[in-house]
Amino acid sequence: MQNKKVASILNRVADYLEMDGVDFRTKAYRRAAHTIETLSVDIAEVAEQDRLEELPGIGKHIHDKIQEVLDTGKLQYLEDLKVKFPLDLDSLMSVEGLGPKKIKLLYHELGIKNLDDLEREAKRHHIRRLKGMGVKTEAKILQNLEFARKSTGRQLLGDVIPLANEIKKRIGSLEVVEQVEIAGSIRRRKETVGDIDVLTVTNHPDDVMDFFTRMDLVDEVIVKGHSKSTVRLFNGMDADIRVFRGEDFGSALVYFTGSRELNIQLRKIAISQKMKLNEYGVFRDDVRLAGKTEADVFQALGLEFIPPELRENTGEIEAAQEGRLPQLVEYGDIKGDLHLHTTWSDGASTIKEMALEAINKGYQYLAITDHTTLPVARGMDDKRLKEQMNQIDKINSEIDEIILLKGAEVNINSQGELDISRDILDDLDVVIASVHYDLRQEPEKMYMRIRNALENEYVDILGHPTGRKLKERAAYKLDMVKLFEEAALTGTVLEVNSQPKRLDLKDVHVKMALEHGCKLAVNSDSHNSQDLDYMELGVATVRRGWAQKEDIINTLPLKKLLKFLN
Ligand code: DGT
Ligand code: CA
Ligand code: CA
Ligand code: ZN
Repeated sequence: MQNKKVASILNRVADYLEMDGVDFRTKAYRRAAHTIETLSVDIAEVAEQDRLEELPGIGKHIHDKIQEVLDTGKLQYLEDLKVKFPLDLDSLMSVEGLGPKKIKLLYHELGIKNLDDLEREAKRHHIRRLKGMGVKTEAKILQNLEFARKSTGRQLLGDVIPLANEIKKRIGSLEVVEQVEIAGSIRRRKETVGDIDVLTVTNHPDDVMDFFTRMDLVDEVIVKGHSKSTVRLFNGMDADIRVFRGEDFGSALVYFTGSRELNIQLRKIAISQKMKLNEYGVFRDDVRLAGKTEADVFQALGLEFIPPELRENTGEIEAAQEGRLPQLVEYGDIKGDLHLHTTWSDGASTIKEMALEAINKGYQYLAITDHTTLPVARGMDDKRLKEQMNQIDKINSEIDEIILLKGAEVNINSQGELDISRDILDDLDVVIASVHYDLRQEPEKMYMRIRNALENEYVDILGHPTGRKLKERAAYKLDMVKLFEEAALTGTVLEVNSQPKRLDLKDVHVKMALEHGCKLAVNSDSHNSQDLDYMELGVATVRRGWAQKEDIINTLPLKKLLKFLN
């Protein structure tokens, strides 16, 4: 976890240096940050063995900086740079299209330090006059700014889970700690997260508070108490810890898992049955009815157990009262991944490396679906795709533990045509069709474009159906009801893309799609073998959309899957 912290500090230095126009140093810091981000061992251990300079891109200068961060938790050089540029770089950088160079220009020419300044100057049309900006850029900045505002402060679930798990592991390893759980939006697997909520049971709260507030992940202690503390972590996110007695832990978990809206409804249910519900238990006339486990609490309220992913007060409480909660698809139900990229297009791992990792995960099958023609993704044309298909045959004959399916992620052009010829598509097992460019078409045009692809007999799956990227850009304008009707009609599977930024379809769309009778595929869209783990985020998303096993085609065993695709 220190690796992430060190990398984020080096990257931030690079941002400031880029603003300062120091090209050479910037690259050195970025390179070092990248090395550390992708390092599979603990950077603190490497430093201890005095082997930092053996890592690619780490020379004497950066070595010293890393050592300073490891020793003191801070970097004076970065603090000095912050003084030199007194602006809110985090929020400005979160506006799509703004990088260090443009931010510097805006700061120097217009004194823009934060999002409010940016909005004001854009609305006064001052930005369009700057060198390299123009009317279009100004309009885009305004549009993207609104989007950035909504997402500041929240971070991607996929980025936060590893950090939360690390904290859970550390607290859990303390001898004085009897139980520890991560609650809040992380436990509900919400796509973005505001803070990390840790709950524990211990007889030695002060020891736990000492440990928690002194972790090397902590930048600043905000409150330290006997039963609750709050810290700010290195990535800018807050983490709370709360201490409970073992017999209260279930009710504490219900309360702090939330959501707020669910809590309010549960309390109403308790009151309607002359009971009282709070984080310490369920009571009637001061007699304690439940509190030790969540299951007890739900039962005392007359409810089926509600899985955390459903706790948003969108109908799950009524379903739990009537005993008709869905049998959610399980994380272990996934039998294979149907969307990933390899070194044949913009992926970093070979087909074989992907296959080996998938075998590790216990998958039965894996579809190789590299990009076609897209220049930015080094996409394949007909001829290269043919070559790859031969290569896949070859690898299949060498490996027994998994079946590789031949696929492609083809592009839907502005008119809804595909970029690979029909006879080749005919030979593929899995065809994913995706929109990758011309995202700003009028809704009606976008719908016609996608409908064309759905009606194409060779298309099995519509990839990342709305194109949204969390904290980056909104979905393209598209009538989702019409999309779901058409997908159901043509039998085209809709993807739930598990990339942390995408989660597309999102939870509420999953639910709508299922109500329209659509089938879904949960895919990792991996660009290296580690990305296969993202599948978990996609499964969380479909669970939040009430999906059952039979709704997800890649829970099917191979034979049934192939039959379905044919
Ligand atoms: P976040 O952190 O914004 O991603 O979302 P949550 O849901 O984790 O919210 P957070 O951290 O403010 O609080 C954790 C849970 O504690 C929340 O889901 C429900 C419960 N909770 C906190 N404050 C209140 C409150 O004022 N009323 C009720 N009913 N529940 C609350
Ligand atoms: Ca929270
Ligand atoms: Ca909280
Ligand atoms: Zn794609």
